[in-house]
Amino acid sequence: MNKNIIAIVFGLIVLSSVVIAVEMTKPQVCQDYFNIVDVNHDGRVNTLDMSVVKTNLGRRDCNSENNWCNEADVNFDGWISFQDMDIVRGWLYKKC
Ligand SMILES: [Ca+2]
Ligand SMILES: [Ca+2]
Repeated sequence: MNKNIIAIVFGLIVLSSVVIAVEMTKPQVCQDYFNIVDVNHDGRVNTLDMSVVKTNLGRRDCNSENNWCNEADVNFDGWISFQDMDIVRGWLYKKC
């Protein structure tokens, strides 16, 4: 009986630790993505970020040496496509 209670308490402690860990990482993950789609790093995702992506649209030379085409290659696949536009558009005016 006591072993069952100890096992249940231990299980709850482990479970709550996992829940806390997940909750603590959520905002950081959100912030990490936000920092990528906030292309001009002004703390907002808006049409200015879309403009940077649009200006670089079609470039196929994105890499770490040119800072992923002025950071417009938000999915880091090496070129600026409508996929990058869609990603930034999906974050428009959002916050973490
Ligand atoms: Ca911005
Ligand atoms: Ca891309």
